[in-house]
Amino acid sequence: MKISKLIGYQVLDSRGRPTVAASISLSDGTSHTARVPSGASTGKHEAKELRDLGGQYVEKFYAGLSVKQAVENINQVIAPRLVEELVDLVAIDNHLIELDPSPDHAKLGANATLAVSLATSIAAAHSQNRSLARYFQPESYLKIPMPMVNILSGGAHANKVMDIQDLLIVPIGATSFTQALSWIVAIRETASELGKQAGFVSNLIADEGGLAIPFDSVSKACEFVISAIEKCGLIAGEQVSLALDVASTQFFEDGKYNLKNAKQSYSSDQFVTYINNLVSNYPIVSIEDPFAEDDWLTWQKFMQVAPKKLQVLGDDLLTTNLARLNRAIEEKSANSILIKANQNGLVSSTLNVLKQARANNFNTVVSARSGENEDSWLADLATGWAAGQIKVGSTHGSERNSKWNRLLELEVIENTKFINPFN
Ligand code: 2PG
Ligand code: MG
Repeated sequence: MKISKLIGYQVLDSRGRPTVAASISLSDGTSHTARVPSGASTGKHEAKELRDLGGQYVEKFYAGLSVKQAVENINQVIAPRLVEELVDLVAIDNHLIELDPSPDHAKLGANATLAVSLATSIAAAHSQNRSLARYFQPESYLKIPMPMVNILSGGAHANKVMDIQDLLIVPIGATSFTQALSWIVAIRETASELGKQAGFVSNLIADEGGLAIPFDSVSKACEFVISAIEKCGLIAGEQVSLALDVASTQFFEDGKYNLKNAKQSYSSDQFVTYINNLVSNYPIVSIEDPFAEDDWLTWQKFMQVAPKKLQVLGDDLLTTNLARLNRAIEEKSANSILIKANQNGLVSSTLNVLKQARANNFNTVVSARSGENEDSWLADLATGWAAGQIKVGSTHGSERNSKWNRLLELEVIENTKFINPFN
């Protein structure tokens, strides 16, 4: 089937900021749309998201965040090249690379290339009469990923009320996704109640739907979430474990890890000890970005002393970038990678990063961004790619729940197995 039309346009994300949408029409008269997400704690090495600030397209009322240039790139540069082409993901991604050979997609904008690449994959799945998950995994059962879900937020997602960005839970004892989600919702709501009882204004919902409660130490935050788990009659560490996204690049200044709420400052070596103490004192199964995006040596040192089973997860460190992943494999800097399509800019090369990670025994966690939208393609990608884990934020906000709901749907309508990478 051929692409008959491609249109880019500006829409809003969950933070009320502009983002790029692309709609592809096919020769059978159907059309297929994708909208791209956007981060707040964005890594320096991510593909380039084009925003209009300082450019000729800037729109007065969007504080410089409009994406008209990226939209124009779709309509004026990409569309003329792709119309009449066969809707084939790898071929279309190759056209996009030819149009913009820069490794970070700086010319067209990664928000433009990803919108087109995603819309292509959705249209291509349709042309084969398959769902997006089944487009990537046509045979056998689908693997439903283990969710990693935000309960408490700080850092760039919640006005820095906590030093670390996210305290999440992983329902390692659940035997189905449906059961996992029911535990998570109970814990999320119980945490909200406990927060109110403790006098916090816990209706302060952070960017990803988690609770923005001002804990001045990570230990207090861990204990709080453990108490919510236990209040639900679940066993912390056996049925539900903790995960942290430290997002430490955000507070790494002049070679020091500065925890402002805790009023502590650590050298890299001291921070290795600090992190190691946290993971030995609490039932933490996964730790994301414990060290800054270019503090490679410290990641390596931590890997040498960290518990073997701990998931050491690179987000800002690896930015879904093959070269950075290869370095981490070589230097043993981490053992797991966060996979975010908009850090990379193309669907097919995002998948290549995931495959390279898996081939080297890295755990793979497909992840949403803090600025999201109603699309649910992420759930299909995580499932079709057999990622093992998925991170979407909390269970509040339809931009989060559209992904959870799609996984619930897949578990009901498809032949599936629920994956537990922590067994
Ligand atoms: C992260 C993501 C999602 P952001 O750091 O992992 O939580 O945040 O999209 O702001 O980079
Ligand atoms: Mg992160």
